[in-house]
Order: sequence, then structure tokens, then C-alpha cells
Amino acid sequence: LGRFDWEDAFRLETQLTEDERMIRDSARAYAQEKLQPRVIEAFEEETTDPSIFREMGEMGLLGTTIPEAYGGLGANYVSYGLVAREIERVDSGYRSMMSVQSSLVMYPIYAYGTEAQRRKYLPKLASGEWIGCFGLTEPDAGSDPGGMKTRAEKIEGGYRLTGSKMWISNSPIADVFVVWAKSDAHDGKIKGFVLEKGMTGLSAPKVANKLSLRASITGEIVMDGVEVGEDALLPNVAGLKGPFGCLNRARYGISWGVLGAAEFCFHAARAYGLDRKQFGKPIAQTQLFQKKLADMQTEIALGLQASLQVGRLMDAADAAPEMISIVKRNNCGKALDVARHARDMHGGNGISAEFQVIRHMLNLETVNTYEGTHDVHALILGRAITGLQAFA
Ligand code: TGC
Ligand code: FAD
Repeated sequence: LGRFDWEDAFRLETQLTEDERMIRDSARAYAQEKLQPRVIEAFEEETTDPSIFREMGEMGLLGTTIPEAYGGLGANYVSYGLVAREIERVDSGYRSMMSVQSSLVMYPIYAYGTEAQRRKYLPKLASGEWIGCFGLTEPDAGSDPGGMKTRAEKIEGGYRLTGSKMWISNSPIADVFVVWAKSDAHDGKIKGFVLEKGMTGLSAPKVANKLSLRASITGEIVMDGVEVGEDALLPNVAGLKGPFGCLNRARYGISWGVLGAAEFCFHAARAYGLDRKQFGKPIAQTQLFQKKLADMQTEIALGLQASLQVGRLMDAADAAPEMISIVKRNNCGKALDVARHARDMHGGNGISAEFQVIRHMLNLETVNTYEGTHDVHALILGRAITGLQAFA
């Protein structure tokens, strides 16, 4: 008979290569030693420490999949997922900072940019010297990014960008802005542009008083006739498939990340239940408590196997976006359930910052919404299942 490890039900460990385990272990050590000690205060004070980007850069955690020639690690997508899981075990906001920089800023510059753009931006983004942000969502275009109003108007030698982006991770502290706009020089198609802090007409005010993801700074991007040269255009993609190509990668990373948060909550609930006694016995010795733990373990184990399979297919350049919708949607929804149950299983202590489960629960509300809401991913899958699109 095989042995059973409650922490690793399907032996994920044995399905990873030595390189993948090494990257995972160094991400875990960094997250536990450097991020865990500051997260409770960062969330409480709603502050983001920009030096985290440099620290992550030093550890090789930014642009994990970008080739070494541009400062990345040249690792595979399974490794990227494992990094996301370790960072989000501490906080979804820290994982957000990492995944925006890696999948939404470095990836489009690498995949759609010129050689000059790659050389100019990627090494400094990989080291964390520069902080990046990704502007797709607008006040009136969230789930429907094709409805964006931001325009790039052709001017001599370049473009003039006008419009505003909303709910943008990292934007108030960003040096590099990847923004998406409808370009009149390209038949009104969506094109990507790389803007830089300090450009005339560009500002990024902070969105304050979030009650979720408080350790990750969020802002707007306001473009009031920002003039850029031809060299700001990402030439090698047009249309929504540009931003979606980035989102595929970030959504996949999130599918691993949220399971890190769920594992934290599962482990915390188990430890609490073994320690806390009511009616003369540990609450972990009651049937209801054990059922909740079993549900948590099951969803986490199944989710990890699914993300691993999608990661292996991504590494073989054979993953379909619908597969990513399944794991993004299901793992986020299940992680949120796990966090809500863990909060309940801690009783009154569950609402205290010190026990951390309520922070994960609050964060996961955002993660369930951004990068395509739970329902929007259901509609993407519904379209694939029926051939009928139900968005509009
Ligand atoms: P649709 O007609 O389906 O597609 C338009 C074009 O895009 C192509 N495409 C894809 N390409 C690559 N990967 C994908 N996943 C793709 N999905 C679609 C498609 O082939 C087509 O190409 P072409 O050449 O024919 O033009 O577009 P639609 O307008 O009907 O889209 C509907 C819908 C709902 C699927 C889509 O708009 C959607 O996914 N909405 C959700 C929006 C979203 O995810 N926003 C995320 C913003 S960024 C963010 O949240 C960052 S948070 C990060 C953090 O802090 O961690
Ligand atoms: P809406 O699209 O208005 O949706 C509201 C509700 O309506 C949802 O329940 C949705 O599922 C539902 N709905 C919408 N359309 C349909 C439909 N056709 N059928 C049925 N139900 C529907 N964006 C970026 O570009 N860059 C970032 O870095 C970024 N970071 C973010 C950070 C945070 C903290 C948050 C909260 C958001 C961030 N976003 C970012 C934006 C995020 O991607 C959007 O919030 C998300 O895509 C949803 O858009 P919306 O908020 O406009 O909601």
C-alpha cells in the first residue's frame, strides 16, 4: 500500500523536476523569511514597499520564463506557477506585484516588442530596478475590454494617447506603463504602447481605501494627450489577442497562486482545530470540522493537479485558453471557499489580523474578480461548450 501525506495528497513533489523544486524552495524561503514578517502591517497600513521588487529581482522571481539574455531566469511555466503559489501563500497582493511585472509587462515587451525595446526594458524590469504596470481596464470597460475608449492618434513621428485606465496594479509607483489603446493608424485596432513615468500628460493617482489586496498598490492611469515616439509602439501584435496573450499567462499563474493562499488557510484551520478545545475535546475531533478539512484538502489537491497539467501543456506550447479559464475560475472559487471556511473554523479569532485567514479571504475576493471574473470565465467555457457566445 502506498503512504498518504495529508499535505501532499497526490505527491505533487514527485511530479516536479529537480530544477522546479529548487526554484520553488528558493521562492518559499524568500516569501517566508522576507515577506511574511511585513505583511500584517502592510495590509493594515495599506502600504506597498517598492523595495520588494528589487528583492524579488535579486531572487530571480521576476520574469521567471523570460530568457536569461534579457535578465530572466529562462525557466518553464511550471516553475512560474510554483513561484506564484509560494508568494501567494503569504499574500495575494505580493503575488499580484510579481505576476503583473512578469506576465503583463515583461511578457508583452518580450513577445510583441522590438529588439531595442527588449534590451531597454527587460533587464531593469527583471532586476526590479524598474516597476511595471499593465493598463487594460477602464472605468467603462472591465469585463468587456473591447469597449475601451482610450485612443492613440497618429502625429508626426509618433502617437498622442488620450484616455484613462482604472484599477491598475502597481501604477502609482510604476516606471514603465504597458497600455492598450485603439489606434487610428491601425484601422482602430487595439495596439500596445510602452509609456514611461514623467511623460507630459501622464499621471497615476492611487485608488485608496481598498478593503482587499491592501498590500498591493492600485491606481488609475490618466493619459491627457501623452505624446510618444514611434519607438513606444509594440509593433508585433494587433487586436485583443495582444492583451489576452499576456492574460493567459497571468491567469495561469493565478491558478497556482490562489492554491498557495488556500493551503495557508487549510493548514491554519487544521492547526487551530487540533489546539482549540470545546466540549472537552479538540474541535478537530468533531465530524463537521473534519469534513471541512477533507473538502479543503480535496479541492487543493485536485486544483494542483489541474494547474500542473495546464503548466506542462504550456511548456509544450499546447495549452488552450479555455483550459486556463477552467483552472483560473475553479481554483479561485475553491480557494475563496477554503478561506471562508477557515475563517469560520477559527471562531472569533478568525476575524483577527493576527490569524491571517480573514486577510486571505478578503484578498481572494479581488483575485476571483480580476483577470476575468468567475462568471466571465464560465461564459468563455459556455461558448466553447455550445458554440454560442452569451456575452453580448
Ligand atoms: P473575442 O471575440 O472572444 O476575442 C477577440 C480576439 O481576441 C482573441 N482571443 C484570445 N487570444 C489569445 N488568448 C485568449 N485567451 C483569447 N481570447 C480571445 C480572439 O481570438 C480574437 O482574435 P481576432 O484575431 O479574431 O480578433 O473577444 P470578446 O470581446 O468577445 O471577449 C469577451 C471576453 C469576455 C472573453 C473577454 O473580453 C474577457 O476575457 N474579459 C475579461 C477581461 C479581463 O480579463 N481583464 C483583465 C484585466 S488585467 C487584470 O485584471 C490584471 S490584475 C493582475 C494582478 O494584479 O495580478
Ligand atoms: P464588470 O465588468 O462591470 O462586472 C461586474 C459584474 O458583472 C461581475 O459580476 C461580472 O461577472 C458581471 N458581468 C459582466 N459582464 C457580464 C455578462 N456579459 N454576463 C454576465 N455577467 C456579467 N485591470 C488591468 O487592466 N490591470 C490591472 O493591473 C488590474 N489590477 C486590478 C487590481 C485590483 C485590486 C482590482 C479589483 C482590479 C484590477 N483590474 C486590473 C481590473 C479587473 O480586471 C476588473 O475589475 C475585472 O476585469 C472586472 O471588470 P469590472 O470591475 O469593470 O466589472
